[in-house]
Amino acid sequence: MATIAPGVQTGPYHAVLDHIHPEPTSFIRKYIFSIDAKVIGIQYMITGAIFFMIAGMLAEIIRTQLLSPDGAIVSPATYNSIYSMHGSAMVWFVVIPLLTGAFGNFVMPLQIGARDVAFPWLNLVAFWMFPIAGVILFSSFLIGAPDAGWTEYPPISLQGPPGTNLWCIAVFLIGVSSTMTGINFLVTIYKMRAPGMTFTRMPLFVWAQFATAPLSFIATTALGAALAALFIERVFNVPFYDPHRGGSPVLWQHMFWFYSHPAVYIMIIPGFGMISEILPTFTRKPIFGYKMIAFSSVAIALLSFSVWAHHMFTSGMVPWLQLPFMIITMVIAIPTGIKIFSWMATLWGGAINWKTPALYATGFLITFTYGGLTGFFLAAVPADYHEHGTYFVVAHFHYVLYGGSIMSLFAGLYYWWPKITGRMYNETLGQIQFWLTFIGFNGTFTPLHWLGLLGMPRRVPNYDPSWTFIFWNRFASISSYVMTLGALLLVYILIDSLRNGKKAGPNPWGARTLEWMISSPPPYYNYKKIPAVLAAPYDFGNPLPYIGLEAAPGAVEATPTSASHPVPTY
Ligand code: HEM
Ligand SMILES: [Cu+2]
Repeated sequence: MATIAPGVQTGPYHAVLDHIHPEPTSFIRKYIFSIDAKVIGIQYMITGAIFFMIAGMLAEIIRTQLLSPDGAIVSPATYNSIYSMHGSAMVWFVVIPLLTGAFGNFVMPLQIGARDVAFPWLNLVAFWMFPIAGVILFSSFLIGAPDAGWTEYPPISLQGPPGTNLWCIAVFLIGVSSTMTGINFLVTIYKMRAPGMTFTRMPLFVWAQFATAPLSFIATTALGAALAALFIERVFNVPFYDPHRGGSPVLWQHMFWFYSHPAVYIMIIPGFGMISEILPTFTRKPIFGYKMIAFSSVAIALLSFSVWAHHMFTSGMVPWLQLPFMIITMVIAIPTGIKIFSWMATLWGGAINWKTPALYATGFLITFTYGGLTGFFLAAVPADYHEHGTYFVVAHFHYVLYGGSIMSLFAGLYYWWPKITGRMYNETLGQIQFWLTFIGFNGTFTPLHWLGLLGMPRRVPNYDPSWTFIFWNRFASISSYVMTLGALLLVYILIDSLRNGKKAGPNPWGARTLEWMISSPPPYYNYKKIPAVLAAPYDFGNPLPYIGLEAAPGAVEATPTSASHPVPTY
């Protein structure tokens, strides 16, 4: 019979806070059909990692095809399916589930001092939709995978292979899953914060999940409707997008991008939150501009709903309508810039402890800012006319999605790995893995900017056999092999850590947020007693802002509040 561990405080504290569910005893309930957000978070991590490997392999087929101008690794038709599936998988089955489902589930409830999310069963259902939808997506290769890009624009997607129907179902399902998670996280953060944890005392990763949640359940509705219409038109021949029968292909573009632009922020705001956690911990300084960073996440989320048509400047839109979309797109750079300057100010004068999470956080700052700047070039209508549909666009979104999302995911993984597993990883190998990734990544995508400006179109299996195109495509492909070597080394590092890693203890980094106050890994009930929170968590140098906390031995002592850790001031 499942019981509640001795000494764990339950009622009459506060019903919502208790939210305790007895520890499961059977293997199935503990590890397969678990309602524990920590276990569900780890399930998302494993599933997302597997899909990352598959989507990464597809990327390497693309790069190998592009090693030479007349590459014939795959046929043109297969090439179309490969980049379509690579893009679809990376967006919906890797980055979004890892940043929200995986780290959101494991870290967010711990950071707000809760014992779980608001709706554990909904959480279980939302998770299981993920691997099922993934299997449906990849099984489309068996019957002819979609070939009209991850954007699947009609009318070409109306003529697409049968697997396009499975693509519709898979993406629809993952959309439902992410909607459920969004609602779950919003209610959890709103209702289940520890006593005293007011909004301006919440950790910044929690703020990031709070700002992202509404994007997941509002924007996704547009995608769901568009997908349903595409599926119905393909299967039941009811015209929505076919221009010959009164439909409109541009309708798809509006609905697809009304979702997909906010979706790019679902893919980056939680990553921003990770960087905001890591920088103060490794500089031993209070974060610069706590409130501005918190509110800028919300500002970015709100503005993200008003720029979708910047993806459609060349779709025949009336010129006067391009202007507001161009201007608002540029305005989003302001709240993003506030974050970047605040992070740089936090780094400035810090006693930086250059461990792998700090390396990735700083690397992120470089590559994401780079990606953000090229976004500016794309937002300018006249420049976009030239850049649209070229490798400049491919370079831009890989700088924000790999240079931003994936780099922040790696930073978060190295930061919270000791908490998730109770084990340290090999720091030297971690740093080597960072440099392989950082150098490989920049080598893979930097040349694509000028190849695009020179006119190299995206989504083509062959290209102009001139020296410039051959040299830089080869340079990019070989660099991508270095990046893949980095990814394989990461797998080795994590397995090695699970097998031979040093015990981590509760707080190996000397951090101050709540999750570092309990054991690593945390007990299933998270907190024996729910602590009260007196201040925001990043004021290094000040005593920890918690009362009534039953901290794990060594957790508090690890935080720099003593003379041994002088905290630089601004
Ligand atoms: C792992 C390293 C990666 C490499 C080497 C890589 C390489 C590429 C290349 C060369 C293309 C262009 C194909 C073409 O237009 O013909 C592409 C497309 C794309 N990639 Fe990646 N990529 C990688 C990671 C990622 C990540 C992390 C994301 C994140 C979401 C991503 C999202 C996309 C998307 C959305 C497309 C557009 C597909 C389309 O045109 O429909 N990629 N990738
Ligand atoms: Cu956009």
